[in-house]
Amino acid sequence: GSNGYDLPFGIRLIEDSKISAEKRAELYLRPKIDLATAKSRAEPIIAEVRQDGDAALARLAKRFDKAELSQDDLVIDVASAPWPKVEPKVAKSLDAAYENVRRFHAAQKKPTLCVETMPGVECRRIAVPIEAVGLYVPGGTAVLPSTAYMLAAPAKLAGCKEIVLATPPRADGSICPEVIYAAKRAGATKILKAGGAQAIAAMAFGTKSCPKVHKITGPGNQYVTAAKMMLQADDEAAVSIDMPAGPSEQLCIFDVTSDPSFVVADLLSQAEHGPDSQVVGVFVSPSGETQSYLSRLREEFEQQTSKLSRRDITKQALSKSFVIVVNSLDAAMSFSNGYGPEHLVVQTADPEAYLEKVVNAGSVFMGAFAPESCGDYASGTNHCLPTSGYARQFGGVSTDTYLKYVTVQKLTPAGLKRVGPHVEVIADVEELEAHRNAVTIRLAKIGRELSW
Ligand code: HSO
Ligand code: ZN
Repeated sequence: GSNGYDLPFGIRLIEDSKISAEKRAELYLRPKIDLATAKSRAEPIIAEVRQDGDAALARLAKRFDKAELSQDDLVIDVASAPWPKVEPKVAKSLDAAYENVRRFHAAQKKPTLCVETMPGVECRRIAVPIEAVGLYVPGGTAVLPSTAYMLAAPAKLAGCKEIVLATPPRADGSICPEVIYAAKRAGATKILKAGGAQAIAAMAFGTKSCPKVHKITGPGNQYVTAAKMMLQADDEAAVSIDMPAGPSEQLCIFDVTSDPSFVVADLLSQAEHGPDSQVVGVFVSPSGETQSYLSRLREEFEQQTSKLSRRDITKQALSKSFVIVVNSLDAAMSFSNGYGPEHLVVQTADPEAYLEKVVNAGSVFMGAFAPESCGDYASGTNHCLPTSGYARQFGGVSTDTYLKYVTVQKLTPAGLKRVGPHVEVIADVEELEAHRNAVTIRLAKIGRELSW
C-alpha cells in the first residue's frame, strides 16, 4: 500500500483522493528558500559595487571566485575577441541548437499594429528594442553555454544595441570557452567577468568598464535573485527584471501506457540541476491499480540514479520530490495547474487532451519523444522559464522580453471632429480644463461640423 515510503531516495508517494485541500495546497509550495537572508547578504555587496565600481568587482572576484582580475580585465569586448577554441563537434552542435533557437525566436517578432479606431483616428503600436540589456549566466556546479544563447539570441533578434552577458570567472580569471563561443554566436556585445549579486549590481548601475543596462534577465542562485529583486525596486538603478527565479522544477504526467524508463529519465534530468530542484510525478490511474507499474518505476529510479555522476545532488532533490496518484485527466491537470510547474511533461497516449486544460505552466513537452532536455538545449524554445509557481503570471524569456511597445497616434481634422467632443465631455467630468481646451481651441478653428 501507499505508506509514503514506497519509492526510493525519499520520494513521497501520495494518493490524491486521500488528501485534504489544505494538504494539496501545501504540496503546491516549493521547498523553502530563505530569500530574506540572501537579501541581507546581497545588500552590502550591492552597496560596495555602487560605491566603488570596478575596484569592488575586482575585490569581490577574488573573494567569491578566487580569481585575480585587474580592473581593465573585467569585461571582454565580444566582437573583437577571437573565436575561442572549442571542439569542432561541440561547435557544430552549439551552432545547430542556436539555429533552432534563432528561428523560433525570429518568428516571434510581430508586425506593427495599425488600427483606425474611427475614420481619421489612427492608432499604431511599434516594437522598440530596449537599448541596453544585461543577461546573467550562472556558474556554480555546471557550465551553461546553453543559457548564454537562450538569453542572447532573443536580445539580438529584438535589436538591443548593448547586450552585456555576466558570468562568474573561473579561478584563473578566464571564462569557459563554450560560453564565450555561445555568447559570440548569439550576438552578445560584452562579457562581464562577475557573478552573484555583484554582477547584477554592476549591470544595474554601470561601472567604468561595464555599461549600465535597463533590464536584467536570466536565472541565478538566491543571491542573484535577491539582487535582481532589490535593484528592480531601487529608484537610482531604475532597472527592470524578467522575473524572480527559483530552483528548477518539472512535473511529469504519466499513465500505465508510458515507458517507465522515459518517465524516470525525464524526472532525473531536472533533479540533477541542484539539491533544491523539485520533480513531481503525476500518475493517472483510473483503475487505482498502481502496484506493478510503481514497482517498475522504483527499479528505474534505483538503476538510473546510481549511474549518474551527479547522483548526490540528484538524491537530495529527490528527497524533496513526490509522486501523486490521481484517478483522471481532470484531476491530473487540476493538480498541475495548482502547482504551476516550470516544465510540464505529458507522457500519456493523448497529450493534446491535456494541453487543452493547461493554465499554469512555463513550457510543455508533449508525448513520449519530447524529453525536457531537448527544450533545455536545442529544439528552439527558450529554457529561461518561470519557476516557484510564477508560471501563474509569467511566461518564459522570448523576443518580447527585450522589446517595449510604443504607441503612436495620428488624427485628421475629421478624426478630431469625431473623437474630440467625447474628450471634451470626459475632461469636464474630471474637471481638467486644460485637457478640454486642447480640443476646443482646435475645433474652434476648424469647425465642429463633419462635412461629407
Ligand atoms: N533545465 C534548465 C535549463 C538547463 N538545462 C540548462 C540544462 N542546461 C532550466 O530549468
Ligand atoms: Zn535542464
